[in-house]
Amino acid sequence: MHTLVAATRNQGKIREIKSLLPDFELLSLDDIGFLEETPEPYDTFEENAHTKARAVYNFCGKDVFSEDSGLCLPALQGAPGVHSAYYGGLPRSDAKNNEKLLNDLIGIEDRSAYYKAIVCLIWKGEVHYFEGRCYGKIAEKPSGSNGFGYDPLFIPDGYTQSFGELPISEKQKLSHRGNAIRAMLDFLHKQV
Ligand code: ITT
Repeated sequence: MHTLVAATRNQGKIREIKSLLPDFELLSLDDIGFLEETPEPYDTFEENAHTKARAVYNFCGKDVFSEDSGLCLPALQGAPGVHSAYYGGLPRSDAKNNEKLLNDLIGIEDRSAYYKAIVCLIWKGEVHYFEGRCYGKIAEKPSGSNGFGYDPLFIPDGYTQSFGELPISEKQKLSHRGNAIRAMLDFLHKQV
């Protein structure tokens, strides 16, 4: 079984990533003893994902991937975007983020949104990127407690329930993260 380091501290992401990559031995940042917080100062998902993966690769030299993701609303010029994790201010909190998003949308008719994920894989020292998206809209109020982050507000296209209400197995089939990780898997299956 090939070993890959998953360079994330987000427990919601870790749960989803584990079930998407059953054929790999996944090591967490704790498993490899990487304790630093990696800054995410950039305006693009690619640069932030690369910074996280690079820091961990420099630390351990193992094959590693990171994922930078966020929710983007055309009516808000792409916000929360790369700032999704701390949109409602610091210390970061999903509840504050969701509240700010709902406030920002008061009086705005277009509630369309998409999640975007960029996976950066450093494989045998070479950098590869994989992208996934998931389109939907923002509900009037939160519902459900599955998933994490903005999931109680995000209703994927073709559904009436939010990701907070849908089973995780359904989210995995549709989600930005699912799509990006499956693209990485296609690549990896050709390598190992
Ligand atoms: P790592 O950097 O350690 O991976 P993070 O939470 O800081 O964890 P990001 O910088 O990529 O990760 O921020 C992603 C944020 O976007 C996340 O905290 C949520 O607010 C939101 N988000 C991304 N994917 C999501 C999903 O599947 N469901 C709900 N919210 C999501």
